[in-house]
This record gives sequence, C-alpha cells and structure tokens, in this order.
Amino acid sequence: MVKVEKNPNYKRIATEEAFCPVEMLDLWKKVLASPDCDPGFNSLIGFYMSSQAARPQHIMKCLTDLGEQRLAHMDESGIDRQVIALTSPGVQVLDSETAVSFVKVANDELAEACKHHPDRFTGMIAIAPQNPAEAAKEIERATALGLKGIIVNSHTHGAYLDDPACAEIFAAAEAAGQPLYLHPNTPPRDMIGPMLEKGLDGAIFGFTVETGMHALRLITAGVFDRFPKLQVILGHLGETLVFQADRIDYMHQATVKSNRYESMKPIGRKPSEYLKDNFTITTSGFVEEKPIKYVMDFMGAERVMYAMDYPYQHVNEQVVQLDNLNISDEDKKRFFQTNAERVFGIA
Ligand code: 1DF
Ligand code: MN
Repeated sequence: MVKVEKNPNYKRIATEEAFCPVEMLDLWKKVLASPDCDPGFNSLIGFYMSSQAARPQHIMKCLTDLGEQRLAHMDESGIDRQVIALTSPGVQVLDSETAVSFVKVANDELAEACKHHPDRFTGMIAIAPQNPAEAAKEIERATALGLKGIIVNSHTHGAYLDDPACAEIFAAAEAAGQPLYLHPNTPPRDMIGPMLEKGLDGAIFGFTVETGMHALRLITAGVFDRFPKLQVILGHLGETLVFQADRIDYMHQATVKSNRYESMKPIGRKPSEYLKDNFTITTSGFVEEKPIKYVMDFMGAERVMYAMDYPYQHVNEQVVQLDNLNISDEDKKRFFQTNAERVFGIA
C-alpha cells in the first residue's frame, strides 16, 4: 500500500474506526458455542474468529491493538486521528447482565488508550441497550472519562431503539450533549434468511439495509419530535436513506393520510427534514465522487464526515482518492477535520 503524507491544509480525522478488547473475544466464543446462536452473529464473528484467510487475520490483529501497530497504520495512511468504537456487534449479542458489566471494561480500556494518545485517539462510549437505565448511567460515567459519542451497533437481539423503554438512552445522550453513532450489525434472525442464502448478510448489503431501516424507524416513530436535540451519526453515506429520501417522504405522507398502520402515526415534519437536521453522515468506505457530492449537497457540507472503517476497509489509496475530491478547499477541511471536531466535541 502507498504511504500517504500528512496534508498541510487539514487534519484527517477518521470517524468510524473499530477496536475489540481481547476479553470481548472470550465472551463471543461462548455465544458462538450456544446452540441457539444468532445466525448473523455466527456468519460474521464466527467467520472472523476462525478464518485463516489473509483479510480476516489482518482484521483480527488490528482490532485488538490500541497502541503502536494502530498508530503505525495511521501514520502510513496519513490519518491524524481515529474516532474509535467497540466493533459490531459488541455487547449487543450478550445477555443483559454480562453486557452491562462488560461495557464498563471496554469503556475503561478505550478511555485509558485515549489518555495515552490524546492527539491521536478519540473513543466512543459503548452501551448495553438491553438495560436502558444502566445505559443512561454509563453515558454519564463515560462522558466524565472523556469519551465522545455513543456507539450502538444497530439492533439488540432483534429489538430497536424506538422501543419506548429506550427513551432513557436518548434523554441521557441529549443531557450529556453526546451524538449517537448508529453503526451496522447483521440483520436479525427474522430478516436475514434470503440474504444469508446468497452471502449478502454482511457489510456488502445486509448491514446497510438493516441499519437504514433502524434509522428510519427512529424517524417514523417520532423519536426526534420527543428528542429534537438528539443527533445521530450514520455511516456508509447514510445507509441508503439519503438516496431514498424523496420516495420515503412521498410514501410516508401517503401512508399516514390513509391510516394504513396503527404503528405509523403523524409526525411533526417530513422524514427528510429530520435526516437533514438530526443526522450527520460519514463515508466509511465510500470513495466515488458522485454519490459523495450528492450527499454533501443534500445534507449540507457541515453534515458529512470522513471515515475509513479501519480495519475493515484499510486501503491507503482511498485516502488519496478522497483528498482529490472535486470540492472547495473549505468543504474539504470540513469533511476531513472540522465537522468531526464539532460533532464529537474534539478540542
Ligand atoms: C465488516 C464491516 C465488519 C464493518 C464490521 O464489524 C464492520 C466487514 C464486525 O467487512 O465484515 O463494522 N463495517 O462497518 O462496514
Ligand atoms: Mn464500521
């Protein structure tokens, strides 16, 4: 891979970067061994934890490192700072009690690494959505440790954050001024069948369908009417929603007007308006100019940020490709640096 030099005009902050404590792997092993193991988890993590192929081996080696190897990779890729989160699905496949206790371990470990490398690492807060009251407490505790942003790896045992019980999580995020990064997970058991059948359940497609739907559930359930200050970050150029927005707006008003679903009540604004005001989008692996410029135009240049998705898309050439995007110098600095500094509150 090419070595990417620092850019004199902006810092490069990568905003959807993953880590995994070794203790997490032990907990995952037990889940994989259980007879009713979630098929998506088995497909994804079962693969990464057993494959001898080069890519998964590289990924596993990178995930557990929060020190010299990660810093060396960042130097080679020209990345000034990583915003790091517990990799998917984190604690969300565990039982509630184990999940609640393990997020503290993961958050302490990440906060410690960030203290050692304050100018290179920013860490996000992992929570256990299984227990919203404890998740709210952890948001408060980990905010005090200096962590920035809250990572939720989409569904938790097939449950979604629009569940009224999760209001406590949104209230805590708003109170702490923390954005919530809604990151992909494999589709739950009820959704994954035809995707798994053809190998489409993971990052190739299943991730974005499931996560885009999760974000749309939050919008249509009225979460942003109840929590207007809540800010959500979506990766992968908006997990399809930006490209679907026009159609979603039309069909949403049509569906509400005809009283089709008890579960789809009127909301304050058009779905696309929440997308523009309550969301920030990251690229996480997208490098083609046309879709990126379309998303910048739709969201505004203040609401699109760079992400590499290390170590899953660890490709230095793509950093150069994004450096060469045909956008103004001001927008490029927003994209690589200042939007992330503002959204995550990086000093
Ligand atoms: C993959 C991609 C895996 C992403 C991830 O977590 C992940 C992958 C386990 O390529 O299998 O977060 N991703 O965000 O695109
Ligand atoms: Mn990712």
